[in-house]
Amino acid sequence: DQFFQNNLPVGLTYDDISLATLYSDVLPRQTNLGTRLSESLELQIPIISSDMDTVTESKMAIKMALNGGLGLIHYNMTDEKQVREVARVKNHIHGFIQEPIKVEPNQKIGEVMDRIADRGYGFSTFPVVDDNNKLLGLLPGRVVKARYANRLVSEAMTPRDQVYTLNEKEITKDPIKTADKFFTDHLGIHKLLVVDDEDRLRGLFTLSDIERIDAESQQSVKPARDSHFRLMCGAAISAHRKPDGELDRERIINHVGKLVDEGVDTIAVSTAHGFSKGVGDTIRMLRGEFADLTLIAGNVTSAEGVEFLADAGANTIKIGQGPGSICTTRIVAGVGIPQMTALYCASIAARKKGVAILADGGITKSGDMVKALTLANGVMCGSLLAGCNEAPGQIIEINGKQYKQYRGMGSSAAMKDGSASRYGHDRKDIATKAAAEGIEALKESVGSLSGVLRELVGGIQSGMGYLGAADLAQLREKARYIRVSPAGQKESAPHDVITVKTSDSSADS
Ligand code: RVP
Repeated sequence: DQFFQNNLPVGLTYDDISLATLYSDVLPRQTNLGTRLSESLELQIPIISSDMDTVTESKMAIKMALNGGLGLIHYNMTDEKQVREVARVKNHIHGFIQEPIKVEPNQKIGEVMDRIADRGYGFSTFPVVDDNNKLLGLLPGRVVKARYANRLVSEAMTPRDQVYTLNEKEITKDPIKTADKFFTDHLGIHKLLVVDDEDRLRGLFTLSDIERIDAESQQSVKPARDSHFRLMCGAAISAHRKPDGELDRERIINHVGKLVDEGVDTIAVSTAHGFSKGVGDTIRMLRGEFADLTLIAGNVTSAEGVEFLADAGANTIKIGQGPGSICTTRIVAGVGIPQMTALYCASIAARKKGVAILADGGITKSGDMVKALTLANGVMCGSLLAGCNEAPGQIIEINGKQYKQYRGMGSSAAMKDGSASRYGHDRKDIATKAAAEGIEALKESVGSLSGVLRELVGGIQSGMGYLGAADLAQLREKARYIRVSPAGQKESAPHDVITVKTSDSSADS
């Protein structure tokens, strides 16, 4: 066995092994990269952006989901801001909106505009309802303008008798198809409201969403969507404690409740040490309160850690302690296990418990992803994505080259901004007592996320083609590993030439 020598685990990471080629009748483009993190959370590609303050906010999460993956919004911000960030992703585009954002007749148009700016709505047409949710009219986007800021919604709305509606009973079978037909039959109509027998508002379709869904079904890149056709989005939280050291149950449940109300698809209890009482208690508590919510927990690097979190109620477990490009945990604390070995141990326990695992950190190229996916259900990336336009922060120019900031959540600066609890510290200790476990760095600017993901996905598909794996389950089943010597590692990368061009990457989309 590659992972053991004299009964001692051997610490191997991605570059220490290579995958043996196998008989194949699968072409790269025929492979299916879909993966499942729980019964309700399915992604089109197995790539997740790290919950780090220089990697994932709403802009990154929207693009990740549009490309079929998932973004985990970090928690170095106030709870209120995180809820707003999730709302931005979930409101990005809709199919059938079951709980449309409504306005009241006696509101001023200016108030509606403030709300649009605050929540980042990508639309400006709203149904108008009374206190009992009865439909009064439709506020068209063309009147939601500064010029009319002092006018009342009731003055500007299209009245009820001129608004197109369907009874909810007419859309039960296939809502999207019903709406598609309606918009084809009704030339020039852009909004369709759904009401019940009492004329109470039950939902909303917009033509642009239906058209986008039509267009997507023709494309090769499929977005990751929830059952209401909204983009998928996750949010990370910490096992927050009160000053006396007890878990802050009220804050956690209250905050997660608000994220769930916005439609969050998964909550990640994200810490440096997941095999710990605080994380176990938090997962158990959340499982008790939110029975159907997909819970991600971590990080751990052992079979016992995986079993502990699975027993507490986690659906997916993050594996990785110390592999991150900006992480110094192994140097500072002397702790951690090289990533292939950690994944190997974790995968045995995960299979036993029926949970998914994510390979978190240390991935520097698509080949690492293929190797990780022979054991894990998905990969989590920071460094590969931090240079994208969609990552938070400005492009910095140094000597004519463009960079973006990338920092570890365990760096002193990030811990001061909120992530101290992730490393078991109190925020006020940072300056005096807590040892940093991460660094501040720069990444070269690499253009749009879509271009970067296209390259990475292409690499995963090539790997699967070499192993004759039509999907990720087959990849996990078939993989055979070869240990690579130092000379073999040298041979694996370009060598003994002068590089002129590395690849055709960073083509924008
Ligand atoms: P990488 O993709 O190699 O840059 O690693 C990103 C991962 O590193 C994150 O998803 C997280 O698990 C871990 N991380 C983040 N901050 C730190 C740190 O400061 N030690 N580590």
